[in-house]
Amino acid sequence: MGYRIVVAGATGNVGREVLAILAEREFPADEIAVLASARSQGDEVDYGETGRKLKIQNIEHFDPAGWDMAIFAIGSEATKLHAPRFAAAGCTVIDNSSLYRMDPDVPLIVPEVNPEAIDGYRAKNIIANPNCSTAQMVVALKPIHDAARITRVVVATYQSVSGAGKAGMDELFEQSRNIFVGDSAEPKKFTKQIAFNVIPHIDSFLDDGSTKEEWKMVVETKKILDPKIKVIATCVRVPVFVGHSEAITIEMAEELSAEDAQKILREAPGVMLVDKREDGGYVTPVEAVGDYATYVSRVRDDPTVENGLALWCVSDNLRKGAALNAVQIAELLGRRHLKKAA
Ligand code: 2RA
Repeated sequence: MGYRIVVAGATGNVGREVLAILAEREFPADEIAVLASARSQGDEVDYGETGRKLKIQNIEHFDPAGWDMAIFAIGSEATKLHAPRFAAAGCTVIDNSSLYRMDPDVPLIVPEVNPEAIDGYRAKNIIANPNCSTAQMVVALKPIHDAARITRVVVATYQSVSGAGKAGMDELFEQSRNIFVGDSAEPKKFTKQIAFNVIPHIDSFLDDGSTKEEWKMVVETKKILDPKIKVIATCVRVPVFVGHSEAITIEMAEELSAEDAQKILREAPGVMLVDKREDGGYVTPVEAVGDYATYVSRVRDDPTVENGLALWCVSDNLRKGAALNAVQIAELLGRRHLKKAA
């Protein structure tokens, strides 16, 4: 027997990736419901590359009673409207929005990092998925933290436009084309031109001069990995369609050489170490797209601090950063709490 699983937000970038990954991983689903807003009702979406089509239902009219779990990729406003009623009906919500991430009664889960934290999900019957830029970073940091206790992290991100949804991808494409043909490159989705440019601003500004995206990386890393770790982030939008990259420098309580860090990372869950000190001996976003892995390259000692390391981290932000992590949470929930008779 399998699960009755719902995918809400089935027409968006993340929702489509969730369906693709459920199919790729042959998630044990007896039934799959795909939900979106009224305007998509009746449309069909692919269940990955299985050839199977799923007909979209209007989330407003959907009754979650009797369904085991629902992966939400519908944004905070719609999640606020629908997650409580799904949870109250006994359908566990795995939410991609930022709405519940810092709720003390909602576990924030990266299965390779803090799987045991999922055991607290019954408090609200909701489980939160972290921000994409946080997810890949904590996968890379976890093995190093276990070995040498990280005390401080400084990270600069190079975030692809797909993090801003289809509109972000469309803007990069159209702006790049328009610049070539001499047409307007007037920004619409982003605050400034993104084509052939970088923008040090993601989400809204906070009073201390950081952005909400940077705040997410700080507080989510503390909740998932260790509240004592000091984190500062600079989150930058770059003209890449899919794949977030991060330049990370780490200070540790104990010594750990780059060589020993490489050995540990090579064996770490969810990590793919690609690290040769030669042309091409590192990963770039175009190579990470479509993969499950959190890639780590350029591991080296940081001689400017005591017990310092520097590294480069790349992952598909629609997969490990969102859809894959959500599906892995669904698998973890099934294994630990919703066992089905064979
Ligand atoms: C972004 N992490 O990249 C945010 C939300 N997906 O825009």
